[in-house]
Amino acid sequence: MNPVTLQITGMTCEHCVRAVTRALERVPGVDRVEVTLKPGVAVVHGRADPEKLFAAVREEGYEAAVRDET
Ligand SMILES: [Cu+2]
Repeated sequence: MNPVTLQITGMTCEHCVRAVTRALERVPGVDRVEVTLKPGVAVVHGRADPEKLFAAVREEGYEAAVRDET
């Protein structure tokens, strides 16, 4: 399965990056997460439900949208 790329808004520092990374890693089916601050992007490897990824990011106080699914 190809990684899902999420556009994350609201991250301002490395603390935010770690918070988003941990939140995404807790979602069932996620194998590996790469989060960058600039640009605010999370690449999620595995076979998690995208809706659960969005929900995990929102619970941390950030916004997520699918950037591309290729
Ligand atoms: Cu921060």
